[in-house]
Amino acid sequence: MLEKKLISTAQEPETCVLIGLVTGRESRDEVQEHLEELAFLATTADANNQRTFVQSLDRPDTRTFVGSGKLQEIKEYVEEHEIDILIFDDELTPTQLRNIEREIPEHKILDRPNLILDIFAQRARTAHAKTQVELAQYQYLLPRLTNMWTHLQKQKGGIGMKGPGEKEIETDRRIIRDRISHLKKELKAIDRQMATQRGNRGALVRVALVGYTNAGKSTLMTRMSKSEVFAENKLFATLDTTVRKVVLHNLPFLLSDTVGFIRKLPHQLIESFKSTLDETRESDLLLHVVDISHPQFEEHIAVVESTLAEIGSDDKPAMIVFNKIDQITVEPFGPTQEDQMAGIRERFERNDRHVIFISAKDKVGMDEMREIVFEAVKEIHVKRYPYHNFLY
Ligand SMILES: Nc1nc2c(ncn2[C@@H]2O[C@H](COP(=O)(O)OP(=O)(O)O)[C@@H](O)[C@H]2O)c(=O)[nH]1
Ligand SMILES: [Mg+2]
Repeated sequence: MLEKKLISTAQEPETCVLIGLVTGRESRDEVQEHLEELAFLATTADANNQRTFVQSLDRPDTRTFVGSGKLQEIKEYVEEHEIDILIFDDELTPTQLRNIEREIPEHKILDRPNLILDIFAQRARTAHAKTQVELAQYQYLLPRLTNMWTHLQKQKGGIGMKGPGEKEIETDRRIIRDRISHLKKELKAIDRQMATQRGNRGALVRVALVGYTNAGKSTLMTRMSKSEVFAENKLFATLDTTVRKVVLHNLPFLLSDTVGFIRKLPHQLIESFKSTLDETRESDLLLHVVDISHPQFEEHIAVVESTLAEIGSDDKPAMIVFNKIDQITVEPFGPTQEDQMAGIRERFERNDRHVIFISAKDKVGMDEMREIVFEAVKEIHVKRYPYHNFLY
């Protein structure tokens, strides 16, 4: 019986419904966009979205996140349509999770952080990334484990239950505690090793690509370094850091591409991805890549900036690279593409911050971008090594 269930969930994609709240802080449109992003995350995790539920409340219900009437409505729907998973757009407190599980016991309950953790688990390739993700998963899980949860999730398997490398995550509290302390030790050793590796890279100026997930960082990395870096129209295609040496006018520097940011990135991930994020923290210059064709690119910029602040990298020299200009939409009678770009330049350019427009896909604006990056790298290099000559 149990085996059959596990096999069938592994074969067909699981079905889900998405649930969001419009509170005083956000407009309905913004919440709609957030839910579209949640749907994209669900697709990335291989879940099939069937319906979205939105409720307006001043603040989340401390007991069940949505109000009890709404929860009944959702319950009826998921039971009638045999939905596998309910995904909430916000982090649920352990109490909310427990109450919702009690109310809707036969279905899996996930929240945004849990879904993101699941995607990270699917996408971790190296031993380093796997260790980081597994630690974050267990730290998220530990305060939420209940007997009911353990029983139900284990039986259902699938999304929310996958550890790195497709193995099932552990649900025994005592084993999880041991595992957490073991993983922490393992990460410490890896962190030391990575720090040494970074230290051995020598005196080259280090430039890091940062940005919201799916902005085009890896595509730009491929363009700048002329060697393939994995890019895909999915969220979090890249978890591991890639570092390439790039030479512009005889001046070599290191360019790194790493994990992208997203709204409500689980803080457990930020903690355990410390050494991955160290790549950003220890760089000399940030290229903040933005998907200008995304309706919410300004919110994306704000999320990236606040995440950078969280990891202590908000005071670094940076430039904003607006990517995907090939996809800027021009409304009939609306401002032209040039006018839109001029407006954005005016808003985001500062004395100490360049604004660049490119299409990494169509290779538009790349020469100008290379020149601006070259000048910035040269300036850092000259400041650091005033007696060191380079043939520019
Ligand atoms: N239209 C368009 N798509 C792009 C451009 N640059 C990247 N993409 C696409 O955007 C998606 C995400 O790119 P990727 O480099 O993986 O983004 P990352 O998550 O920031 O590393 C991929 O499907 C790319 O092909 C661009 O300039 N224009
Ligand atoms: Mg990438």
